[in-house]
Amino acid sequence: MTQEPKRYLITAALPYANGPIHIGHLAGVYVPADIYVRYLRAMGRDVAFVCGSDEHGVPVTIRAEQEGITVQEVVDKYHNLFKQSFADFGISFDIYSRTSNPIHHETAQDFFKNLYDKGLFEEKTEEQYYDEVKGRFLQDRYIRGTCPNCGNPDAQGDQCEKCGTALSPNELINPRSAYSNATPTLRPTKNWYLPLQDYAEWLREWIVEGHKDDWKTNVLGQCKSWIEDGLRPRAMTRDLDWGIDVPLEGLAGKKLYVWFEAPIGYISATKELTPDWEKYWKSADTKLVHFIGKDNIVFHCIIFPAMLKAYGDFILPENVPANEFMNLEGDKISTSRNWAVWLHEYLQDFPAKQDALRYALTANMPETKDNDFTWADFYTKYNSELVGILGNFINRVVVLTEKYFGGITPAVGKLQEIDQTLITTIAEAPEKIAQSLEQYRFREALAYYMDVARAGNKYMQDNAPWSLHKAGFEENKERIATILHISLQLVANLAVLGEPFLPFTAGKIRTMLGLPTTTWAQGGSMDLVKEGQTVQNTGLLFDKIEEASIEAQVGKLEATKKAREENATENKQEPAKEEKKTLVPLKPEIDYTDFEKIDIRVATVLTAEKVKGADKLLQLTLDTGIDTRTVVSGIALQYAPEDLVGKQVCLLANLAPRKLRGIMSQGMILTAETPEGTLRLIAPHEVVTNGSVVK
Ligand code: B3M
Ligand code: ZN
Repeated sequence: MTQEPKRYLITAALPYANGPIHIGHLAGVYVPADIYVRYLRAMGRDVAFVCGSDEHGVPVTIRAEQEGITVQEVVDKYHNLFKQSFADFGISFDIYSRTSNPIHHETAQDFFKNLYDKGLFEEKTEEQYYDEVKGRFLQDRYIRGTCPNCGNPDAQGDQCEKCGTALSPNELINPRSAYSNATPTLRPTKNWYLPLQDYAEWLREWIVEGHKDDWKTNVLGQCKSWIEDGLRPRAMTRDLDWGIDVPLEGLAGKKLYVWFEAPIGYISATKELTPDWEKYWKSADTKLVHFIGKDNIVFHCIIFPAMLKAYGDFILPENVPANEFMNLEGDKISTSRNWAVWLHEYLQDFPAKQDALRYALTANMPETKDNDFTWADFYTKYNSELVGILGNFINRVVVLTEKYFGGITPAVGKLQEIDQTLITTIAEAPEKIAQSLEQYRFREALAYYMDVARAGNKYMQDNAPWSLHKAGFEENKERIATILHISLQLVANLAVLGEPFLPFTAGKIRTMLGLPTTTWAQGGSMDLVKEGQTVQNTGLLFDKIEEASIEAQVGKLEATKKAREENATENKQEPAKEEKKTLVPLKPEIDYTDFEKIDIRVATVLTAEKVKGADKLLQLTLDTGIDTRTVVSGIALQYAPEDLVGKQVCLLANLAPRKLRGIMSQGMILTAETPEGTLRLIAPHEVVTNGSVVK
């Protein structure tokens, strides 16, 4: 879409109502979506921002069993908690619905019926795994087993989380029930399948051709590999007792597959929001954007679009800017292992500090790779950036205006070059920030925003109105007035441009300056605060966070870790099947002379491509500083070729060449293999000359 869309429909993934919301959810989905929406609204665009709780599917039923309450109680509990948490953090949905609403059941059933009546499902009776102990059929994450691709002993029936391969239950080696651990039996059951292969060519054209330039590489990469692997029919019904009934006669006990109906939840929520919902879903001048985490890519980019296409007359997403994951203190966030920062707990520990968290999560947003949230980083960012840059500048301006002019905005006098430079910086900021936001580059947008505050600090420092005041207020009054007048305009601009990122702070600044609301178009203006307007000193924008409260958070996590370790030792006799992360034992001692034989060099990746017919292999060309050479590396499951070009790697350069899949590999790229079996590239911290020796 080259023309500006008439309206926007922005969706954020419907969280499973099976556990509270944590910072990973916020960083991956809800904060970026909210920033984008707040920006669009400030631009005066017509936006519908929809979300709701995903109350079906297996995760909620498992949670009910764990908590010993009914499934209904589980979904009610988490739905209410989510709603509260989102509201508390200023995630400004136009509607936060839930998939248990009757309107959603009707909408989802109508959708199924439409496809069914058109004969678009394949009806198949197949033998499926059945848990005799629990009396249930086993699908998706209910059936576990060893991944045929990577050997992960805990792969799910629909996907191996470790290597990302899409699976069907019958591909699992040594299948077992996730409910009871029992070895399942096979029983015939009838289900309705969406023949995804029929949409493969269309999907390829739409995504791989049509969106190759505007979708994120991580998203394109996953879509391509699904399409290249060959799409297969996917069952859209399930044998379950919790969910939406399949709308066909005589089918008690069959429900709609949760990934069939949950995305339809976006439609139901829009219907609930406005009777005029069709203009958001069926009109080509609406831009639909799905904000999701990377584990939801296939459902939003392949399956749901195929469904929409099959139904007809719905628009398709213009973009699906999925994020990678946010880890916590170096470890994957996990509800079951209680390794998370829960939103409701955060606000108890840091009351009214929503923006502090929004800031830290945006500055570190996992846009192109997994990132890590640490309390130390949170603390530093708060102190040196929010307090040190933004808060410091604004407080200074407000305090000086109060001190020198009784809190009344002074007049602007003759401008000097230094003023003009700042005015230009301010004038250019809205467009610069907007461009990053339009491209879903939220970290960059926030960095540009902070640059504006930085420019303000520098302006203050360079002009030092306090020195002028000391030298004589009367003779310097006009200059001091000008400096503060310009600074106040900058403060106002920080409210305008900060609204998407730091809505609570922007609101406080507006109160200080007596600006009721702002629009993006006001950004860049030097006339936001009028001469004579009262400026209220309402106190520090960011008050101190005590070091002790950070230590308390770290302590909390350490306690969790300790409890986990103690548990592990207690259960040692019975090794945990779930998660066995053993480190490789140390090898026997060597001499330095042994080590000296190894020649490791830093090299830059010039080209990278997948090796045909080998899932795990990439063929790379490297500039080693000494020569240009080809190396085959088994990192294809972890790295997309396009992400590697231009990156530096470490190369074992004097390893004897060997042929891999017919390609002569001249050396080996170094990686760290985590206990979970994931490979991470090793690279120098800073860019160094190619050919530099690693020792
Ligand atoms: N509930 C998965 C999740 O919470 C799923 C998203 C549905 S979006 C339609 O990650
Ligand atoms: Zn695997």
